[in-house]
Amino acid sequence: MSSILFEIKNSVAIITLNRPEKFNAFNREMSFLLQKILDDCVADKNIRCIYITGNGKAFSAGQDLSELTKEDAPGLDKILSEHYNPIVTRIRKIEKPIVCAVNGVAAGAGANIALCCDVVVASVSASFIQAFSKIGLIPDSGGTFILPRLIGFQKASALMMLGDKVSAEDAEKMGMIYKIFPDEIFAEESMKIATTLSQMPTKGLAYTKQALNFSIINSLEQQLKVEDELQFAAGSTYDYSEGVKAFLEKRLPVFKGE
Ligand code: LHQ
Repeated sequence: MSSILFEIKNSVAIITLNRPEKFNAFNREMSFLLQKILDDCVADKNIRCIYITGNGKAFSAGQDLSELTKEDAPGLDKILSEHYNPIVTRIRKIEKPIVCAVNGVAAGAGANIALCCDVVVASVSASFIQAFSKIGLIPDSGGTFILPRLIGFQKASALMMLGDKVSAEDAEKMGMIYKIFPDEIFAEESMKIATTLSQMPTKGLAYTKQALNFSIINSLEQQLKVEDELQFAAGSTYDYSEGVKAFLEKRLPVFKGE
């Protein structure tokens, strides 16, 4: 059985982390497979949204700790530079919206990979744990970058040091994630978000994502320049003309992602 399941439904690429007996913890093979699948999603023009979730009780418990003690175990530097950093970089760079549907506990790198996605939703019974401090590590997979920006420096600092389990409800309240859904309707509702995004102006969404990436480090002046450039690019797309035309003709737009 593959460590990640992959299917495409209505222009949505569905990526399911699939090591349920290990709470979908990442080993080397699974980390490389996720990178390859993300690359395939970039290459396939028919894919206009990516949806990442987990199989079973957990979203992902982060690094597979049992892999670390094996004789041929990769060192921590290799794990970051070859496993997690390339995943996080891809997620932020991919010019398509990425929905992360957190179906259960998300711990360590599992939490931080989830949090760097574009739209993060969770089932009510899910939770988020910066588990690193409990094993003497520092938060990685972009956690020290994104978490303070999502919830503020103090809350991020406390959660990273204490390693507290944050319920999905609290994560939503503190702005760590976008929304929560009751468990019974979570799969359906989270997929609705992905389907909606897959029918929207893909390039416009990609430019929005780029602008947000820049906004994290830019001054207002620099950011206004970024908006100028990206708005010009968005205004040159087919979907922009279709959006305006459809509005004036009082009909629903049909976007092509071009
Ligand atoms: C696991 C794991 C796991 C293997 C649950 N590995 N089996 C970067 C740089 C380099 C090296 C290190 O890592 C990193 C990035 C990181 O991600 S560091 C953080 C690594 N993750 C953790 O420290 C989390 C460890 N797991 C937990 O704290 C708990 O399992 C959580 C809170 C996720 C879930 O707790 P429970 O609901 O009580 O479930 P459980 O502990 O009973 O786990 C269920 C099964 O999954 C169990 O297997 P078993 O055969 O006993 O039923 C666990 O051994 C296995 N599992 N996490 N990371």
